[in-house]
Amino acid sequence: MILDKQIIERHNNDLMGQHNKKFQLLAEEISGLNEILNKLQRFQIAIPSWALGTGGTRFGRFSGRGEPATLEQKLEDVGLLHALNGSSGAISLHIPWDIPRDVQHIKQLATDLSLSFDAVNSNTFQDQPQQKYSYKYGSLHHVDPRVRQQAVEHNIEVMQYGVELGSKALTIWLADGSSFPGQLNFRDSFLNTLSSMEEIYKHLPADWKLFVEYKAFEPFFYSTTIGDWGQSLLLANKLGPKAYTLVDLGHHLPNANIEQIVSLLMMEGKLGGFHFNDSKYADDDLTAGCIKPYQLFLIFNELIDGMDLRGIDHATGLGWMIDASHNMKDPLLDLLQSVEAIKIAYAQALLVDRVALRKAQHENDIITAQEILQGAFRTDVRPLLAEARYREGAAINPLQLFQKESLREELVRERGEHSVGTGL
Ligand code: LRH
Ligand code: MN
Ligand code: MN
Repeated sequence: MILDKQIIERHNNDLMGQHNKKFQLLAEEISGLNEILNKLQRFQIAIPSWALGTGGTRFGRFSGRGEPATLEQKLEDVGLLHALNGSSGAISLHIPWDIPRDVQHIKQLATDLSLSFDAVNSNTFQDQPQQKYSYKYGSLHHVDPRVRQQAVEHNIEVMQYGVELGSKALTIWLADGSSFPGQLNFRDSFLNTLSSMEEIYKHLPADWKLFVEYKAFEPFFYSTTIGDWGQSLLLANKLGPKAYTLVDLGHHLPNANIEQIVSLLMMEGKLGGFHFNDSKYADDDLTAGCIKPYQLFLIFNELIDGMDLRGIDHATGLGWMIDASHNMKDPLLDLLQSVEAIKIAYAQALLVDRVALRKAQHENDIITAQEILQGAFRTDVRPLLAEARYREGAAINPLQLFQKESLREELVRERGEHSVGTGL
């Protein structure tokens, strides 16, 4: 389903009076308004294919209605999001969940929907039907070189799909780890992972990046071979200049200071990208900003500080992606909420007076430093986001439009009540 432009125009006309009042009030207080709006218009957050269906827990999965069953339908869902918010112009595929059977057709569909292909993700955390060796005891870190080789070859194949589609990065997340003390030799596991990744890195196209994603625990509960940013950074440094650390917000131990991690990875020029989500307990994959919006803001505050210092373009310098998926809400509405929360944090962080903050830091003026940050955080920037969307030809209020136009019902009419998601 492609959203008719006229529906968006009608929606915008209906809301324009109300929107203008709020926008003008805020606009008066903001210096560099057009530059901020321009940055907001350009900022895109990729949507992972696996977030478009209802997620499950290890206890069960309650299917949603009219979920996308094919890669084409997943692209259409992201196209719909992008038409609504003007900020979701890329999709991230997971292989083999999303193997493109007809590459030309998929590329054409993406072009028609104004979408590009973000990082491709490999999967060595599940066994596939025709697979020779099992990943029960890991993949790239495995004690058996034949298993490692199989996992290396899978990653090379994933890159080949990515090249055909126009992706520019490979994300590797490994479930490799152990659940019991003594099960693994930590050093051997790390070195096996390194040599497997070196093999993959050799096949990385010249203009590609390799993202090394870390995660503290799950599915294993004693050790994870790439368990934290230190292990990821070690690998990225040893692999070379095209390898970077990828930060998934849900992959830390409770209360980790993620903004500090981000700051230092940027200092080292080794921050590659982000997976946004939120959590209360573990890798909960909840809607971005639904639990800890201040943390999200503080992360963006460091990101902007680091990107500006290194002259990195906010929109294109790093890989921005949502990695959230759960059991409760309509996935499309949920994704609209995540994108909104991420852009709110970004816009608020753009408001921080960096010169004044530096001055306060140099004078050990904690009160002023806190006032500067919280002043920005407590600004209601939603009219800025709405204005940026309007200027992009998207909807002033995407959530409202989705609900008012009963877009899910339309999808159900097209696809039927019961369709299949990835179930992760
Ligand atoms: C692992 C993870 C990783 C996977 C995705 C499905 O928890 O965050 O990025 O590829 O979930
Ligand atoms: Mn992730
Ligand atoms: Mn995760």
